[in-house]
Amino acid sequence: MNEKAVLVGLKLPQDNFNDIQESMLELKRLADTAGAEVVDILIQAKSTIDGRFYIGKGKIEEIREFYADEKVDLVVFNHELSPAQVRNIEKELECRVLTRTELILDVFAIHARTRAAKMQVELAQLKYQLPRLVGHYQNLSRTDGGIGLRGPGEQKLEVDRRILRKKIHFIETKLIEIEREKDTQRKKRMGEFKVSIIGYTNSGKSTLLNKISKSDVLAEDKLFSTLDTTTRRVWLGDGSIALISDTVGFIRDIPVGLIESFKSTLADARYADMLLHVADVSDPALADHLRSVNQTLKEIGADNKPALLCLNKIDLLPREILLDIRLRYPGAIFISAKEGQYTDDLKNKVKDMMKGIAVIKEQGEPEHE
Ligand SMILES: Nc1nc2c(ncn2[C@@H]2O[C@H](COP(=O)(O)OP(=O)(O)OP(=O)(O)O)[C@@H](O)[C@H]2O)c(=O)[nH]1
Ligand SMILES: [Mg+2]
Repeated sequence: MNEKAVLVGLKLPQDNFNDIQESMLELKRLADTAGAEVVDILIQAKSTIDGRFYIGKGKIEEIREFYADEKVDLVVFNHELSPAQVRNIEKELECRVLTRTELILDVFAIHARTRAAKMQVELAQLKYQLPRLVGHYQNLSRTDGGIGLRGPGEQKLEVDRRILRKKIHFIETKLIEIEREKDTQRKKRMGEFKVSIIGYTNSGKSTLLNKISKSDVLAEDKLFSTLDTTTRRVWLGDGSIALISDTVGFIRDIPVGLIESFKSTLADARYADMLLHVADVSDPALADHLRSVNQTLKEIGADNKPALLCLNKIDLLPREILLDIRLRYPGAIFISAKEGQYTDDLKNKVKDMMKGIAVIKEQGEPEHE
């Protein structure tokens, strides 16, 4: 049975309504991916944040009355809440309250497959919980998991801070070991040309890698399907070969702890010779997505790489609209990874860029690591 969820956002005077709407739609996609049934999306416009309930007390009462008969399991806030706010709201509504970050962590927990990914998710969950170790409103604790309670970090709310810190330390040590193994692998690949596919979640990165390498990386219409890095050796033609990697997607307002925990996965981009920045051209929030990705690239120190912007999913847009977007992004290549449209042109373009970058490297330009 899907858990019923109400999504809540706050619009402050300085916020742009369109941005809030996009962000709430994204929250809905995250909730869908986590397996919730979203029954309502509410945005309250208010001049300030309420200290006790984040949104207005009146709005909370409205929600309680409206859902008096139809039981709601979860209320997800599109914001960070203080532990006290979480408790106050849970007490009023008698249902679990989650933040956007917790929902993202839950989606990560569902999709983590390898040992490294699981540990990175657990680390992020533990680090998120540590300063908030007060627990959810106790009458609501479930024993069977549920959204926000799944994954390796579940049920950790009861353990005390000391155990939590010990655990964080243990995982960090293990991750350093994994990082060392990765370093050895990287050294083996030192002479090869490395391309990293990066971009917003669900933009089609895995689909693109599958198409150009004829492989079978999991690609699906969910947020954060990919959490690990997959690398394929791709023949670009004329004897040129590149190692192309597909990795974890980015999202706006990415939780700080998540970048920190996924540092080693995200760092793959830092070791690349060039980046393929994939974005969904059909998404109305395209410009926003590009901005978020560039911001994250900066945060992980990979913003100075040669990059090719790949605007994907052109099959979803009518020609006239595409023409308009083309004018706005003159340096980009327009493709459909799914249909294989212009993916050969993309390979050629990578090959050309590769030649230029190889020349710079030979001339002794300092490595950008
Ligand atoms: N119409 C259309 N759909 C596409 C195209 N490329 C990818 N998709 C779809 O978009 C969805 C996401 O694709 P993925 O390749 O999983 O995207 P991703 O960037 O790897 O996503 P994460 O790993 O979740 O960050 C899937 O349902 C794909 O089938 C395209 O060119 N056209
Ligand atoms: Mg993927």
